[in-house]
Amino acid sequence: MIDATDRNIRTLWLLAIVGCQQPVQERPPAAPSVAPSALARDTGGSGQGDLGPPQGPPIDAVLTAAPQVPPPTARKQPAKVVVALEVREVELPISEGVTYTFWTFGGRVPGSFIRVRQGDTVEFHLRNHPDNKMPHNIDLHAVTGPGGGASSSFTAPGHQSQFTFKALNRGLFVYHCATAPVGMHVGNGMYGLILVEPPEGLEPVDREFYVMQGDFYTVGKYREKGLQPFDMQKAIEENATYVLFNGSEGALVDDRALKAKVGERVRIFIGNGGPNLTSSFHVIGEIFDRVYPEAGTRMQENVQTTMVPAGGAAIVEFKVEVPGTYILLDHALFRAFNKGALGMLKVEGEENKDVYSGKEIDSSYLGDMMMPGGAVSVAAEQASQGELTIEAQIAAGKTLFTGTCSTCHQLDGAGIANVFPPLAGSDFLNADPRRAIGIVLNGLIGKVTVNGQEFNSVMPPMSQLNDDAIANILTYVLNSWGNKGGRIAAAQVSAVRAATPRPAGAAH
Ligand code: HEC
Ligand SMILES: [Cu+2]
Repeated sequence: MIDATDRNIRTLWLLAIVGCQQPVQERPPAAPSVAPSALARDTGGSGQGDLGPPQGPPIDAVLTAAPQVPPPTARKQPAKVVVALEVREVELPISEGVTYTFWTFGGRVPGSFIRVRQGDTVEFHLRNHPDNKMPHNIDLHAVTGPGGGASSSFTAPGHQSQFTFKALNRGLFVYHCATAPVGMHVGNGMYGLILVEPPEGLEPVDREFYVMQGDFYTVGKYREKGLQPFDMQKAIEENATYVLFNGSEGALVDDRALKAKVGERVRIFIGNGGPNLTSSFHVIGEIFDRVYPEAGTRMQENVQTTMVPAGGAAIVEFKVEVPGTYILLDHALFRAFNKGALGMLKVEGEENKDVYSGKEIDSSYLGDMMMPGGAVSVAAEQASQGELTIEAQIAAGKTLFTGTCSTCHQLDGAGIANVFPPLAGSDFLNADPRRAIGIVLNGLIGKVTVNGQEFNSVMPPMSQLNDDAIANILTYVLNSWGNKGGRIAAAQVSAVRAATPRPAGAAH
């Protein structure tokens, strides 16, 4: 063994010496001397991006709100493109029954999608609406020049500013506000995407969508109702309350889902505004046929999950072969299921049992992310007016029960024999409904007898649910499936929350 190793080492040394002694001219012919310019040409680097002065009359850019994308520029020559973007500070829903004062480029989060062609001269007008409270500016990652436009675009409320740049590099770029405190402006939703098409345009596809992720930091907990202010400490700690696609939980869910037909090719321009978190972007049930990682020029194929950095983007393309609901998510899963980073692509068309034989995605997989009918926000609205009806509580509770409690106790409350006790007609529950508050908050371990049957299992604490949600769920349970009725108020839940300790590891 030692001999063999020794020999190997000596051989390596010999090879190394021989290699060193080889004359320089014996190396392969110097192909690299033509490579750099060829490389620059076919990647469309900035050295190739100046296609001369703009031709024809100036063009007003078509701007779209997500998930819409403007049509291809379909031009053969560079043009002067005028982009007029207005900053608005607006109170909008961030989740059901929860609002947030977003700072926006164009009135929505993410900001308007801008589409130009490589070599275009972009005349940028930034307006800051007179009702706004803050100064703002814009840094476009597509700009070649210090600050990316930020220093030329600082704009006080009621003012506007203008600057011009040539789009030298092709690609998909993030733009964002860069006014101090920058993290706060971005954290309030001040970002969007600008696509700089290659001169020949992008390959045509059947559908193009605009999706942008962002993380949000509110003083209240996830889904705590009412207008929620920004929380600077949570933002500094990168402890996001919400992680969202297109600025609100449910922005891409149910009737707002992305839509396509079997056989179509889909392209998603996926951006990430941050301010803090990197996205692990994934579509459940699809494989990206192509990804342009980091939205660069080089293409990668057959990808499951692609990373989208804060302040970055990617382009993903795939053909949809089978109908059904595909879930878009950040595969950092607590963001998807507990912070909102979840959307849907609904595909219609003929089944193809050769490709996939299975059933539609289980609704309990999505759980309360589906939020049908806005029942939770109706209850929240009533509660904020101090006139919450039991009917609204029951409706909201039904929505919230799905996918939380129903996973174990089943949608009809019947439970599963020997494993999960019934909530339907439960003598244990009806004997002391208030005891159930503590069970939901703190879990239940050990023997319990329900309707004469003994269970000896574990219910995990569900304390990540807020007081309203727990009150509404229990009110729904008490008024369903032959239970005795009654009502639980959010104040009762908060009293139990304050008076009892959470088991180790439970949400507070
Ligand atoms: C992961 C499974 C699971 C989930 C989710 C779950 N439970 Fe339970 N639950 C159990 C188990 C198991 C028991 C019995 C525990 C034992 O044996 O000590 C139980 C017991 C109970 C009981 C007391 C027994 C009875 O049948 O009356 C109530 C009330 C209850 N759960 C309500 C809820 C509510 C409301 C939710 C949703 C907020 C929920 N549970 C979510 C598993 C679960
Ligand atoms: Cu700003």
